[in-house]
Amino acid sequence: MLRASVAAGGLLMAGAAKAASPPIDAPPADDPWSKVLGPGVDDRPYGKPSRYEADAIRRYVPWLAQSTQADASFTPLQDQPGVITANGFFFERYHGGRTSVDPKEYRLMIDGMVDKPLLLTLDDIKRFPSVSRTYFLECPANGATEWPAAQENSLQFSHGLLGCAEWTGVLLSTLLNEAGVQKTGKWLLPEGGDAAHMTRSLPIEKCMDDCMVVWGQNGEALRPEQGYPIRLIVPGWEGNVMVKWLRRLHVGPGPWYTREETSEYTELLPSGKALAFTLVNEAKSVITFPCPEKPFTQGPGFYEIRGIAWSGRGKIKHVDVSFDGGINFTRAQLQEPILTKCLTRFTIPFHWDGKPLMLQSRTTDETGYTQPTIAQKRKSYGSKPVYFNNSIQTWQVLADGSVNNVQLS
Ligand SMILES: Nc1nc2c(c(=O)[nH]1)N[C@H]1C(S)=C(S)[C@@H](COP(=O)(O)O)O[C@H]1N2
Ligand SMILES: [Mo]
Repeated sequence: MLRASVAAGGLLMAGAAKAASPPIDAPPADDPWSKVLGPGVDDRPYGKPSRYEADAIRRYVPWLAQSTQADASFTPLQDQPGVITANGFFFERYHGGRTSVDPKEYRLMIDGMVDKPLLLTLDDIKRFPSVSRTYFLECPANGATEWPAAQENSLQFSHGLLGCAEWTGVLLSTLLNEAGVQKTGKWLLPEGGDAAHMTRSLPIEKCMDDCMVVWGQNGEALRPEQGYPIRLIVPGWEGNVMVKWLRRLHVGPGPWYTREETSEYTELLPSGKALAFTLVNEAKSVITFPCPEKPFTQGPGFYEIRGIAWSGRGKIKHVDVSFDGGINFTRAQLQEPILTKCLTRFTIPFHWDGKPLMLQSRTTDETGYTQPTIAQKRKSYGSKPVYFNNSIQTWQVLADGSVNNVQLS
């Protein structure tokens, strides 16, 4: 391993040596910041990023919605080093703005076709046996702008309706078993306490499987942006069903065909019919370095290509990377642990000769499903699709190292 890193170091230096650098015979001169004492531990009771990281922020597209209260901000995936999305980076999707809930006043009602309706305080919920699990959360509109053509020259805007966090809470099945779901109760209607009062229909089998009612996110309380104090996590399914500021779980015969299910979050098929319950995020991957925001800046030589892959149906089996627009593929290395319905990191070492590239990543999940091309997706989804764009992304790398979002026919 040492030998490998020395070899890579050698390659790196070959590129850097072109710039006149002084001979390496002494340590670097003292920097100005090492000549003064820094602030003490009383300076920042809640930490924040370095001021040199000011560019690593959520962003939104001003023309996308009429109001920022019914809009989305995007995760800066280009600045996310691993699989966990920092809470301050996590994309936001609001239908009625961000809600501020007083945890002392908070109540969760479980009613409908149950033996024992429940009205739980936050403390009540936290008394149940709990679990911590890491899952991705992707809005089905992720990549929507890219359906007709390559539009956003940006990883953040083409893929940033995505986040991944360690969630802590109680399994939904624990709460539902406490209430006692009756045989006639086939669906669950979770409802949010925001101005949108968002509701979605969920089949009871999924609710009893791996869904969670969570209060913890990456080592702290859930953020208000993500539904403080309580949200629903529905692993692998479209982000829209993961109701935030959760206030009610109604069990019934369902489904209810809520506003979300009859308008926004449906897919129009070529036949003119719409699918209300396409719920799983199929396997998808993207290269996060290089990307339009993070090009090759140091000329030819060694680079590690890096990316993320995920599937709503389980674990990632493998990721293949192409440098020539999908003609040839090379298997990438997956980083452990490979968790179900969770972002998985992949890397591939690469010696760039300075010639233009067409970079792609293509993942296959444990069910054997392989990520399709945009042309294949268009064929099966008709003329004006909006949701579930899980197609292979192409990054065009030019000789100057810059990177563009392109689509190959
Ligand atoms: N109560 C409520 N829950 C909600 C929403 C909302 O507007 N209100 N937006 C949904 C949508 S469309 C998505 S994609 C996810 C986004 O979760 P995030 O904002 O934590 O990223 O929350 C879902 N849950
Ligand atoms: Mo969404």
